[in-house]
Amino acid sequence: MSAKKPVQWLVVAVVQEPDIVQTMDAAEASGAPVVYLSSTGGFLGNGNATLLIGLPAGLEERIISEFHQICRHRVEYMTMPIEGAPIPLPTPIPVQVGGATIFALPVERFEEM
Ligand code: 2BA
Repeated sequence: MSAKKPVQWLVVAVVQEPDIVQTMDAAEASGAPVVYLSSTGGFLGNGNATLLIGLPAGLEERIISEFHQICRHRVEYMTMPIEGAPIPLPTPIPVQVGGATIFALPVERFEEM
């Protein structure tokens, strides 16, 4: 039995709902366990997912470049009232979301019990 490689990077990725399945598949295909946290964007209030992926050194760049290919830019619309309008007519404002928001942190200590 081969020894497991030590986890040295934690990739935290906020991905949009339509990209969740593909990004989780890509992470799992690399042999990395994935934690899925259901999350909500603070600005738009849309549902997204925060993935926590613990990786041995060397795999973080591969995962991030796969996420670059998978995660699409999309335009969402937020409604804002028009200033000075007699009645609150909502004007949809386009907001570009994604691909993904990714943090890569070095792991100081990792334990599985
Ligand atoms: P939301 O906070 O709902 O933001 C959705 C999109 O709205 C953002 O897309 C960005 O294009 C825009 N946006 C956010 N805050 C804004 C502001 N103060 N003014 C103008 N436009 C703003 P992304 O940048 O692709 O971010 C997608 C999601 O990733 C965010 O959803 C949030 O859940 C997360 N995220 C982004 N940056 C983050 C950060 N620095 N720390 C933690 N989470 C972050």
